[in-house]
Amino acid sequence: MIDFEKLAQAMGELDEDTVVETLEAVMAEGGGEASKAMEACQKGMDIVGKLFEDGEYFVGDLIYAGELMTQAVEIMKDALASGDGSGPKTKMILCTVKDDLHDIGKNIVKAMLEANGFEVIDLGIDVPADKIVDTAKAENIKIVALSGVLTLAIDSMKATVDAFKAAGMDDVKIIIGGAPVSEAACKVTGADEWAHSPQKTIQTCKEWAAD
Ligand code: B12
Repeated sequence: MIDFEKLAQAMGELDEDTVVETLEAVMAEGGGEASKAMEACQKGMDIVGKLFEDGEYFVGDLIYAGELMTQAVEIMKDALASGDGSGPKTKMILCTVKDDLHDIGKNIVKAMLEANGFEVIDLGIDVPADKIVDTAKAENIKIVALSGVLTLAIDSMKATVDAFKAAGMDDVKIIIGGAPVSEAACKVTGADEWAHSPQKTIQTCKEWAAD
């Protein structure tokens, strides 16, 4: 029996041994509970964020938390990205928006999109709107996914949607995701869709690819 509450706590306490042992146990059992384990790890990251806000953790702890989360994703990636790869093979863009350097969530979304047959052009982190527009133009991309974890990422997402409008590229569909994204943020930015879970992203992109 995997104790997911203990896993979340261990992640929050940056207890690498317990996190790694627990995730290896999840994989040894076939990886069926990898999504649940990922949710627990994210809960642990919320604990880290809270301790940082309270002044108990410092930037060094955030960096270590980022490394531990990357290690967690690495251990579980085969089980998380368990699509059948038979998707529509549509090319799309994914990146973290300008001024935001967080990429762990983006990388999870990327792995899952690729496992579902998408060809993902990953522009990386801190990507300005004009670079995204230029790439979409050059590669004839019709689907763009924007990631952001900072509150100010919403401004960069809006700037990106505005840049597509200004370029007259209204046929490009844009989905936004990441912790601060919500229905309200979606309205503010003018994006076509929003999601927290990679599963909803895949479903939406598949629908758009079929249009
Ligand atoms: C690790 C971490 C870092 C690492 C990042 C390492 C890396 N390679 O990404 C480092 C140390 C670099 C970092 C830096 C900073 N951080 Co930081 N960080 C975190 C932390 C602890 C975890 C983030 C994370 O990886 N979560 C796990 C992933 C898996 O979750 P996720 O990104 O949300 O992704 C999931 C979903 O959102 C979704 N998703 C993600 N992207 C997309 C995209 C699409 C299209 C879709 C549909 C879905 C989707 O799918 C993912 C899987 O389910 C958070 C706390 C928290 N609760 O998240 C703070 C946090 C985000 N950081 C914060 C801050 C303040 C900072 C710094 C300003 C600190 C500083 N003083 O320097 C800098 C900012 C640097 C910058 N300009 O970006 C604040 C942000 C506050 C705010 N509201 O704006 C947080 C919330 C901590 C806090 N509570 O104060 N950070």
